[in-house]
Amino acid sequence: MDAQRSTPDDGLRFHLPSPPARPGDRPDFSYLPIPPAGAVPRPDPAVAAADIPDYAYSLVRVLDDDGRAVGDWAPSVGAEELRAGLRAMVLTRAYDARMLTAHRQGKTSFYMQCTGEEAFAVGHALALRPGDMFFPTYRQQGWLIARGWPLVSMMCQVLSNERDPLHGRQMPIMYSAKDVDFFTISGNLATQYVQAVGWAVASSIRGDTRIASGVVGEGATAEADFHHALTFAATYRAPVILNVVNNQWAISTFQSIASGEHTTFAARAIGYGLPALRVDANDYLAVVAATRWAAERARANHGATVIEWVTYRVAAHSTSDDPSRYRPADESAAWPLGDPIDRLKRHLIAIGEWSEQQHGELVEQARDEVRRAAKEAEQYGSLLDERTSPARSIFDDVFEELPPHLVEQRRWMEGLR
Ligand SMILES: Cc1ncc(C[n+]2csc(CCOP(=O)(O)OP(=O)(O)O)c2C)c(N)n1
Repeated sequence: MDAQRSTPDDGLRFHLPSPPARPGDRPDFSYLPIPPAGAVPRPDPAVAAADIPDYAYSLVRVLDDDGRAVGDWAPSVGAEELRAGLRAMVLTRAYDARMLTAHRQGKTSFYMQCTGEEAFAVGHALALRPGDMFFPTYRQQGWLIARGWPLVSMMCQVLSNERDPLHGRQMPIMYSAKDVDFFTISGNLATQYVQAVGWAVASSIRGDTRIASGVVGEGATAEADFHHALTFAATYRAPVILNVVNNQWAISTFQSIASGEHTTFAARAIGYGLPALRVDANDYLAVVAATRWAAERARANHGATVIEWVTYRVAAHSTSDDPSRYRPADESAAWPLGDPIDRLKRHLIAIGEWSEQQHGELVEQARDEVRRAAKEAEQYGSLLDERTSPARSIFDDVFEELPPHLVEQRRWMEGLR
């Protein structure tokens, strides 16, 4: 309104986008138009980017309000595979709950949950092939769980204990799991995005069949590496999927501050000549379908796809954050795309492949599995008993071979003991 009334002589005004609702306000998601499931047609994966610009402003959705899979994006996925996805999401949520408790008990220094965002990591992990390389952020623990990486190893990393696969050198949750195609997490936002493109280019130079997939949050799209990645992906037609997980918040910063106020994050792709999809990320079937589409495109040498995954960060940003300070307490309950676990559960029930009772049992089993893994992991130490990797190991792996000055420093350190 004010902007429209302004005349050139009024003087300039600084514009600062603000979230639609603050603590105490009613949650307001009217900024997010939601087309019905099945409304968006599925283009051929060989389509030219210039022919599908409207996909950057729409929303691919498969599961309707009754849990039915509708429209031509509905992927063919067997019931057993769907149950595997559901199981991995439920296990991820149980794992998060347990590690949050471990933090509250002082067993670890830090933790980050992915509550509400489980479908992206799990669906992506199961829709890509073993050998495709995933360049995650810190919020895709669901990939590790879906790919069967041991819960005990994940926990030992979070507890920084004697069996921590990274020897206590990384902050909790910055996993690295080469054997399940999960690239080492870095604390520096968006760096993995360019690395994913480079990995994909290398795969194409070698004439391989493996593709890469990189992830940033919508906040991290403001980093320069995001733009470098899109430029190089477009130039070399890299076989890479460039994912933006838009969970509406970057810590206390609403997505409009990362320039989501007048456009979408998917629309960033258009200026680079890359195709974009915008997808309901709380819809497990849409996650699988869009991942398959982009993977097929990449494998057939049509190049990169940018996918904005629309979701909501239900939990706090991390254990160092208190979201009640900057957003309404009931905002996640008002999120219009629902809960990804609940939606897949309802789908499986609707097609006669699941029941409330089976679901209850699954939740219980997941809790048990996590409890057992935690008991085992804690035997190898936690912050409470300071049983960590030996101090001398801090010098290992700085370089491939220990150079003389580090040999010297290690000797000096050991002399102190
Ligand atoms: C280069 C860099 N700048 C700032 C930070 C601090 N930081 C950590 S997480 C975060 C917010 C990221 O938000 P988003 O990309 O939306 O991902 P989300 O946490 O919502 O999954 C920030 C600013 C960082 N880790 N690295």
